[in-house]
Amino acid sequence: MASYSQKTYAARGREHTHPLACELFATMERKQSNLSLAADVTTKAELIALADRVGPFICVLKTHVDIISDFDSDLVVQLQALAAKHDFLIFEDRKFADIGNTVKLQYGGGIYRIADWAHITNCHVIPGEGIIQGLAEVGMPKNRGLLLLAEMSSKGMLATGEYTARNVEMAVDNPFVIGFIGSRRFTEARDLITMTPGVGLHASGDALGQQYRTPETIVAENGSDIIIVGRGIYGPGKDPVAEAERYRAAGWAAYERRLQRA
Ligand code: BMP
Repeated sequence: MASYSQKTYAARGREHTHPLACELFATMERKQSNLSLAADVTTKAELIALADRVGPFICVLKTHVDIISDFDSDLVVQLQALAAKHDFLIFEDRKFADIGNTVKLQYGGGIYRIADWAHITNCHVIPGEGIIQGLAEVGMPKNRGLLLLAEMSSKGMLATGEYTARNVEMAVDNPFVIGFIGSRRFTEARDLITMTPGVGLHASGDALGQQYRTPETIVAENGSDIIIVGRGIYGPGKDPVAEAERYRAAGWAAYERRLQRA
């Protein structure tokens, strides 16, 4: 059987059993984009302005709402309006890491009420499978999807070997899980989507351990599905619109090369 990474996003969207994954693949195909913007800005106005400018080029807006100094519920209303206007999904990069009972409270409640607006969120499986079960109890009825952090992009990260393999086993077994954060395609057991941070066309890293690889390496060679790009798009001196279009084109070209190799 051909690898899922050799099929088109459109075909994978038609065949997927999770409605959110179907929606994501369909969005990618419609917009010819496998680009996610990591919008790590720290005020509401900056986040809204950046999402509005870059929105046309992305399939997923990745947020860290807990870095927004003036967060309020109106930000969520505005992000949802931008998601509808520009046709993208919202991924809150919360990286839950506690026992099932606690993450249920963190995901569904608190100030942020993440499950009410984020199509996708993610977690570390360090506490064991209960974390997935807890998040699924809140997210499944709302048709949300979960990514497991099977690997990280930073220097010296500890998610390797047996730990990564256990992530893959847990993901295959749980229908709430739609994929991974990691650097490559991990399994053919079912169609799990890989999203990869640490992507840059120019820089090799930052002063705090971030490491960058190119869209070509990540998508064409490693079989990952979505590139996550932050400072490469909105960093100092950059034109976010021009850079977003450049990364969208690079990510899509790498995907087309991967299909040609199939
Ligand atoms: P940048 O492209 O500016 O380095 O941003 C990367 C983004 O991806 C950040 O929001 C970070 O939190 C996230 N991220 C990462 O860099 N590596 C990981 O392994 C997992 C992440 O979520």
